This record gives sequence, C-alpha cells and structure tokens, in this order.
Amino acid sequence: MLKIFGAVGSGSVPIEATLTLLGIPYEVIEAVTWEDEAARKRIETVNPLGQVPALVLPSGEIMTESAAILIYLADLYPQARLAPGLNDPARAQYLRWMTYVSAAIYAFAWIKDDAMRIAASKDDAPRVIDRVHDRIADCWRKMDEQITPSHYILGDELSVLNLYVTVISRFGPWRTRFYKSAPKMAEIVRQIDADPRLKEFWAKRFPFYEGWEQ
Ligand SMILES: N[C@@H](CCC(=O)N[C@@H](CS)C(=O)NCC(=O)O)C(=O)O
Repeated sequence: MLKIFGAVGSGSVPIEATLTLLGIPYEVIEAVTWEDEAARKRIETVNPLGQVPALVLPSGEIMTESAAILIYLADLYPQARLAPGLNDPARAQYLRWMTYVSAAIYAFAWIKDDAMRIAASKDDAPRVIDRVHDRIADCWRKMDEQITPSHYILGDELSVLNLYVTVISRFGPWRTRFYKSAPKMAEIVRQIDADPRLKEFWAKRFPFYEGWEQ
C-alpha cells in the first residue's frame, strides 16, 4: 500500500485528495512538521528537508515535492483524466502552472513556517510574513490574469492542478485575499470545496471550520 507522510491542512492534502478520487488505498503517517520538532526529525529520515509531503511507493522508493507527486500520480492513471496527456494541447500550460504553484507560491511555506529562518529579529518577523503574503497574493493575481478557465482551470476536466490550487490557496495569505487576487480561480476552488466526491475527505483532512477563510 502507498504510504504518505503528511498532515491535516498541509501540502499532502492535494495528494491525498487525488488518491481519494482515484480510489487508491493509502496510509497517512501524520507528521505536523511545522509545529513539532520531533516530527520534523522523524521525517528527515525520508526527506532530508524535513518537510511533508513524502510519498513512499510500494517499492520503498521515496518521492518528495508535491507538484512532482501529483504529476506522477495523474500520469500513472491516465484513465482517470486528472491531467492533460502528453499530446494534449493543454499539457504545456498544465506543467507550467503546476511548477508555478510549487516554486513561486508553495515554496514560501519554508519562511512562513518559521519566519526567524530569514528575519533579522523577532520584531522583524511580522514584516517578513507580510511581505511574503504580498508576494503570494501577487503571484496568484498574475496567474489568474493569464488563464482562461472553463469549468476548471484549464478546461472542463478536474486536473490535479485544480486540487493543488484549491489546497495551497487556503494557506497564508488565506482564501479571502485569494478570492480578491484571483477572481477567476475563486469560482473554481469554491466549486471544488463543495465537490460531493470530496465532502468526507475535506471534513477529515482540511475541515471548513468557523472563520477558515480568514
Ligand atoms: N517544496 C515542497 C514544500 C513542502 C512544505 O513546505 N511542506 C511544509 C508543510 S505544508 C513543511 O513540511 N514545513 C516544515 C518545514 O519546512 O520545516 C513541496 O512542494 O512538497
């Protein structure tokens, strides 16, 4: 069985959502890396960066990096149509935006998880977080301006890009700001939040608690 090092409300959630839609059983090894030093140390045995998600394939091989894992799983099960195929005209933009969400947006989690990694002092930390949030909001805005969505971000199929954006847009600077920065994608993520196939999944792995949009 596939094993995934992950945590509620973390970057493992789009991968877990993908496995849920695929109907593939998996086991989650819970590791709240950003709050728990012991969990970070534990995960370093599989991911030297000390981050979730990390996927353990049935062969024992380890795969890290959320975008790579999502692309890999979607390609492994093409019949589920969770990604544009190699010859699909949407493939180039799909790869572009998968990488963009990972590199331009999600990568900032390293700073947000502990601003003292780069802040000059404790007093400087809130300013660092604010600047990071501004940059993320700007990246969402620029992505939104460049896409022409249909039912979903790149057409009428629910690709893993949509699951990725739905989850990562819940991280700081959170959804209310995302809705303002990215009005086209706002419609889409709301739709995915309400997708009946994922209702139980969201409730377990990224619940919509009171005030969650912030
Ligand atoms: N580039 C990585 C980023 C993963 C990441 O930032 N994970 C966060 C949790 S959502 C984490 O484990 N943070 C702990 C830390 O960086 O110390 C990916 O896309 O998988």
